[in-house]
Amino acid sequence: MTSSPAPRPPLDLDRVAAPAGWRVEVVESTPSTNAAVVERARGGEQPGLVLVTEHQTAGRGRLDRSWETPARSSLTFSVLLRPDVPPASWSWLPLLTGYAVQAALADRLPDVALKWPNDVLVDDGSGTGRKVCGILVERVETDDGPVAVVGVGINVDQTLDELPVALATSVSLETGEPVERTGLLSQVLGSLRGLQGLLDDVESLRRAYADVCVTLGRTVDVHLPGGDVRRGEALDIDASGALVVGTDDGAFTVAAGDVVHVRPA
Ligand code: BT5
Repeated sequence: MTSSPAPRPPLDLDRVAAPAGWRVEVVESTPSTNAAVVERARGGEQPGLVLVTEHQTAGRGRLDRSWETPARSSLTFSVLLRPDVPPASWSWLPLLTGYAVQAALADRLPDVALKWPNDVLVDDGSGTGRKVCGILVERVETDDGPVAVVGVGINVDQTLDELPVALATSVSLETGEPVERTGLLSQVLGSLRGLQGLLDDVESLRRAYADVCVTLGRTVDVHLPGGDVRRGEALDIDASGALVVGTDDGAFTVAAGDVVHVRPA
C-alpha cells in the first residue's frame, strides 16, 4: 500500500494580521491574482485590497513567462497600491517589494538575498542561488489615476518534485521544517506595509537594497530584448533603481523593465 502525503491545511483568514488600511481576501482558485486585481482596479476598487489565492492556475511572470505553484503549497497574492510619491520613485516599487519579502524571510532563511532587480533567492555563496520568490509589479491607469498591482509568489512548502525549474527552492525545503502559511503571510504583509515609507527616501532604500543584493560585485551577462547579451561587472544601483554595469569600454545602465535576464557570467 502506498501512503499519500498529508493534505495541506488551508490559510486561515481569521488569523491573517491585515496591516492598517489593507483588506485581505482569500479565494480558493484564480488564474492570476495580478490579473484579477488589475481588473478590479479598472472597475474602481480602491487601494488596500490584498487578494490571495490558494491555487493560482495561470500565474504570470515577467515578459509572458509563467509562475507555477501547486494548490496550498505557496503564498500567491497581489496588493493594490497607490504610492503617494513622485513618478520617478515608482521604478523602486518592485525593488522595495523584493527587499520587504527578503526582510520578512531573513529570520527563517539566513542566506536569503536579492538578485537585481527583484528575485528573492537563497544564496549559499555558490554563485547561482535558488529562487524562493518572484515578484511582478504592474502599473494600471484608472479613472482615479495610476495604481500599482504588486504581485508576490513565495514558494513555501513545495517538495523538490513540485518545483518547476532546477534553480528554485521553497522555505520548508531550506529549513527542513513545515511552515505555517497564515503566519508567514501576516509577516510578509506587515513587512511590505511597514517598509512602504522607504519610497519617500529612495537614497536610504538604495543603500539598504544594495546591502542585500548579491548581484553587485559579480560579473554578469545582461540579456537584452532582441537577443543582445552584454557582459560586465555589476557595479552599483543608481538613483532610479537601475543597474550600473562596468565594461572595458565604460559603464552602461539597464533599467529593470528593459532586461530579459541578468545572469552570473
Ligand atoms: C517572476 O517572473 O519571477 C514573477 C513571478 C510573480 C508571481 C506572482 S504570484 C502572484 C501574482 N500573480 C501573478 O499572476 N503573478 C504574481 P520571472 O522573473 O519572469 O520568472 C518566471 C520564471 O521563473 C519562469 O519562466 C520559470 O523559469 C521560473 N519559475 C516559474 N515558477 C516558479 C516557481 N514556483 N519557483 C521558482 N521559479 C519559478
